[in-house]
Amino acid sequence: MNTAPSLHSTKKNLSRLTALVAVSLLALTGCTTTAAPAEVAPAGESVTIADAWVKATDEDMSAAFGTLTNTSSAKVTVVSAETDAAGMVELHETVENEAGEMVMREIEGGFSIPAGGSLLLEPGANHIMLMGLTGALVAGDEVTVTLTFSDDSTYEFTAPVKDYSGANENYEESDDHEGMDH
Ligand SMILES: [Cu+2]
Repeated sequence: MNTAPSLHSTKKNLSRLTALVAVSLLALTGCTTTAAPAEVAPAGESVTIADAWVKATDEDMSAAFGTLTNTSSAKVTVVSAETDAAGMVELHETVENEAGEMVMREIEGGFSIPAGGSLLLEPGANHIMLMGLTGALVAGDEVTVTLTFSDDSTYEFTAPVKDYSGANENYEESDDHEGMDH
């Protein structure tokens, strides 16, 4: 028989007892400080995006950009994204390969946003890659993107489509995408 569970519950009872004693001591000293429990809100309720936009294109791929800000006291991680505008969405980073070229690839572990910090998604750096576009993206259109976090919570935002002439080279010359199996 495994004795671990009983050991565990003994520990639990002990810590509950300790907590009770601590509470009693507080009552005795008349301390009125109520320490709020450090409850962490779902990531989806702690994150906002500013200056979101999607690159206009009549080709197969585009990307979404903006500044993600995490207002909570814990790190949050975006693990996936989806939109009706694309058949496949990936979280990409841009790195220098061995040949010294900047190429983009799926980021391992998703986008981490530090507690109280921000993450910039911009051309030539981290971005939300939209592949298999369901139609042309014309400036003035709006694209709704849903982010999913590591705690399974979600955050939905709507981004305007904008004309942008930069970063084309990165997309077209990326071996990552040419070799990608859609
Ligand atoms: Cu990409």
